[in-house]
Amino acid sequence: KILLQSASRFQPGKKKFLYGTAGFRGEASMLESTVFKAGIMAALRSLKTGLVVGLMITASHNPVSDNGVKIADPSGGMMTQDWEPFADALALAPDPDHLVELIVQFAKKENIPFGGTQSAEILLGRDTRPSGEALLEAAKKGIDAIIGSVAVDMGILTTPQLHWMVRRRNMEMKASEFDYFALLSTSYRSLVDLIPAKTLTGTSDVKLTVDAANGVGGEKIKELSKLLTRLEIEVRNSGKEGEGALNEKVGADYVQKEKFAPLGFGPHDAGTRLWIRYLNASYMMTFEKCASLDGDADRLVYFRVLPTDGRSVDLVDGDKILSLFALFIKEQLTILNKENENESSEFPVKLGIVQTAYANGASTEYLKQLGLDVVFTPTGVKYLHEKALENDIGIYFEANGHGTILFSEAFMPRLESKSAELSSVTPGSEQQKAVLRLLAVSTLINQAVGDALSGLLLVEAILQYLGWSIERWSELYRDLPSRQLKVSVTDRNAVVTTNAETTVVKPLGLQELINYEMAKYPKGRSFIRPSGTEDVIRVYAEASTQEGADRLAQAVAQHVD
Ligand code: 16G
Ligand code: ZN
Repeated sequence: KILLQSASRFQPGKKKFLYGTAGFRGEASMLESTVFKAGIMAALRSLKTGLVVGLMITASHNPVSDNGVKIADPSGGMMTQDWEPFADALALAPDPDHLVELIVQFAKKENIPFGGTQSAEILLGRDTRPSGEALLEAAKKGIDAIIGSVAVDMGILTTPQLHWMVRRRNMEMKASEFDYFALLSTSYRSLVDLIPAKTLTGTSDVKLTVDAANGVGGEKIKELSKLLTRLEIEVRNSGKEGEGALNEKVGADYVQKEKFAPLGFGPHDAGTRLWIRYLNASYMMTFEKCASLDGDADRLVYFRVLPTDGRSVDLVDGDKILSLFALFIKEQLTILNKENENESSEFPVKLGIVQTAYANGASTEYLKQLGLDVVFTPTGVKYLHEKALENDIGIYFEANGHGTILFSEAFMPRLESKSAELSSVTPGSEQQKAVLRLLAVSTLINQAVGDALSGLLLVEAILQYLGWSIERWSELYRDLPSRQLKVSVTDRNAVVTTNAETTVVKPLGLQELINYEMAKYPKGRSFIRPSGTEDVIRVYAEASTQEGADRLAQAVAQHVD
């Protein structure tokens, strides 16, 4: 009855929303009833699992007029895919009576202890969008409509912070925002303290300029940086009044897709080059290292403003962050397994890499050269995350800068006992340090979901460990030129793909045309896929030259049209 009453207050709008790759998303003013229903979903999910669930109000890198809602499962990851059809059905329910009927049916089918003694707890978070407050209220109403469920408003957060809190709560660990900042900063500190003295570059702080997309990451990274040593962060586009609009020509999505510096950055950020003579060797030093977060701080890319025009950038994308992480982890595993006189036992570790078809071909080649096992999944965090979990240590990244490192539940106790063994057998040994580094990575990196803040600290710690500038990092491999286009279509679901989105199965014959175009260009590779967030078909192409990539993308787009 309560449900019916409150449902009547949230009449569905005309626009139909579906629970896509990243939850429900759209124009904020149309979303109220959908967010109300998401509140119901979250409460049911918590009742069903008996664990804490999260609900986040954000539209990530979309314009400020949009908003969205997504649910974090008890693991801290994305809501289980099994429930997506139910989410869609709720969203499409035409009136309160149908809605209540759907819920009762679903609760029966899923054995949800509805109206019983079981209680549910849902953590709520939102980004800085002005529409967030009202939508959060709608979510609360949805939660309140399910008896036994409690909503806990965690305030304004980055998306990864909320996911982290959910994960930690269910692990029965401290999970406040303060705990988050404390854990990240102490883990970073441990990694920096483990840097071999010979690579430590002087005593001065490392500098980094961060574009926070005028989003929630701006204030959060300022707070975090107060707790850091050896890293000085300047934040631009922090979201303060007068600094510009959320995600407008700023942020990780813009920088990665356009390959231009965000607003607020220019020629003055291209840096100075100095030749320093030291012990008969010449060192080139550059002082320019920039990073961009997206609007809810779950994506991270690095870049360098090029001195040529002060606007173009040398992009260091998710693939290169992945490569840096993979290189570092692999090195620690090699150190750990190196033979030494204090013969500690062999420590086999399954390290696996997960990418999507958007990964630059050069990155995949580089990772394979390192001897790593690389697999592909369709676009969307939930797919990559699931695949990465199949390893002891799994690293996944999308080229757009979303990714993380996962340490499996079975592996963590092994790593901890190895650490205990080494600290008694060979304290202070290189092996012991390698284990301590891996342990610090496991607490620094947000294992619930990709997190720009924790990712950024890991990048900085590794660069210091290696003694690398952003240029040196960028030179790991050279990206193949690529081009992305989108084609508006009436029904994006007319395109069906397989093989991690690299092969079109519907419409028939289209893949043959794409193959024919690809064959025309050296290193030509192209694929199309329906977007999960917009009514478009996306086209990706890469080739040995920019002109080739552009022409290939154009040709393929024409076949789609
Ligand atoms: C969402 C996904 C992201 C994916 C993007 C693709 C999550 C949390 N986010 O932002 O992983 O890269 O969608 O968008 O899953 P598209 O389907 O419109 O190309
Ligand atoms: Zn995002």
